[in-house]
Amino acid sequence: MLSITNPSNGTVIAELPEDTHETVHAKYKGARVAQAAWAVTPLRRRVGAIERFRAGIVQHLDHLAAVLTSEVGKPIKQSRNELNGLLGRIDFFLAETEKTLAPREVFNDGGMVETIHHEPLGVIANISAWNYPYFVGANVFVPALLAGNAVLYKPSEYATLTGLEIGKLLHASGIPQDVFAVLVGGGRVGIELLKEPVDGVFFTGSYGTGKRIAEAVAGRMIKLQLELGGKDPTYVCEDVDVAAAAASLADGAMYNTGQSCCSVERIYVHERIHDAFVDAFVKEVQGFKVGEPADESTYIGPLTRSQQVKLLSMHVADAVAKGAKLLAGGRPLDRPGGHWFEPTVLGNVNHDMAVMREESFGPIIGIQKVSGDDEALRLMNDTDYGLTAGVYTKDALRAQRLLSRVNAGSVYWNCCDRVSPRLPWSGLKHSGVGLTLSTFGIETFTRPKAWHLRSV
Ligand code: TXE
Repeated sequence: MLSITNPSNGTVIAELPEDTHETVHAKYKGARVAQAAWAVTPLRRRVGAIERFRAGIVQHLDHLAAVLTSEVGKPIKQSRNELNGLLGRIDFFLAETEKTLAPREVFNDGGMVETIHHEPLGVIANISAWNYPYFVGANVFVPALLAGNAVLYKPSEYATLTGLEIGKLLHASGIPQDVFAVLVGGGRVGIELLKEPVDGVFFTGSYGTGKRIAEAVAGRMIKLQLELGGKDPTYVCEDVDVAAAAASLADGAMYNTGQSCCSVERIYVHERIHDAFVDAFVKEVQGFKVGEPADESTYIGPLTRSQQVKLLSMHVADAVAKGAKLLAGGRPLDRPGGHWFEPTVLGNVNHDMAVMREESFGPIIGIQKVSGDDEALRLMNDTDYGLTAGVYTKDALRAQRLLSRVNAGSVYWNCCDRVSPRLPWSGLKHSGVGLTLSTFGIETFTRPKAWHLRSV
């Protein structure tokens, strides 16, 4: 049985039977059969089902937000934000799929006609994460379903109730039971799913697990996409409005209790404004309300996973032992049964410290003084990851120059911790392989078929 607990106080909120080798195989077989019919269902009908899914999200938004908050500990306002943000993503896919996947004539000399058609991959495995289960899940299953694929969806074991709510809504909207099947369980069920002869694997999660998944499917000629972690840096130039930059970056570092793959995880500040920026940043963080996630006024809730508390304590101890200054927080919060950590700011950090190298995935940030652009750029690129990176400055050319030389899938000027459905979401190195979102993130669930037509 899978125990679902509330990370705020450790109470068990549900006990669910986990999928087994047999049930995973049965769901695969059902998906394989159902996908053939789904692929030839007119696109208009597939679009209609996703439109009804969107309407269901709107209709049940408060209930869905409450379920999400209860099992991952996301502050209730942020749960509603995620669900409202999902609507814009669905709208993008609804607006763009038909023209992105329409057959295209690319050559015609009267004798030879060349066209490109998009065909669905077939049955895909989607193994997902818990920190933004609606965003991270829908980035895959909405375009995949619209393109005519069947989806075997395994939500994270930390967001299973949400995964089941998604399945219920999709089925009520007209997506056939076998075309979208939810698998319940943790890594072991993920491993069982990868044994099935699927046509594509789309994973979101940590680098370590992504590497294991890549090894598990090695040698199989199928599409593999890995959306992994990040250690996202931001450089603050000396010409900024210090208070505004500090407020923006404190939010970028601590929103969703810092559990966002694209949250700001490292900040480099020009020496001329470093002390003023650190003061403003610490003031912002000390103003964040830590509290029960179901409370409307809460900004920082519990960590979703208990093991993160130990990791954050290790990051603080390691940094302080190597000369960092603890400017705010730094300790677990003692709330019975829950996994809580104080919003933490470390100053005088350097790249010998784990907190500047390893993904913290919590409400903690290191701030390092730099002498100027060259040092900032060197430090920003000194990482195993490459998800996002940002620069705060009034000077557009300076931002352009820096961001064109930083190694990341997404770059930000005077903003951070932001994902747009119109832009490809991708990472380099340990941040992953492949992409979701944008029209590329629709095509990725299809394979192009090239037609060479000679009329005789
Ligand atoms: O990951 P895990 P989590 C990253 C984020 C952080 C991590 C947190 O940076 O590092 O995800 O998510 C299943 N074979 N991103 O803790 O543990 C497991 O059951 C098959 C980046 O969930 O890697 C879960 O469903 N499956 C992202 C899923 O893998 C296995 C945005 C992820 O688990 C498995 C969000 C195995 N051997 C989070 N072991 C981005 N870049 O957009 C576990 N699983």
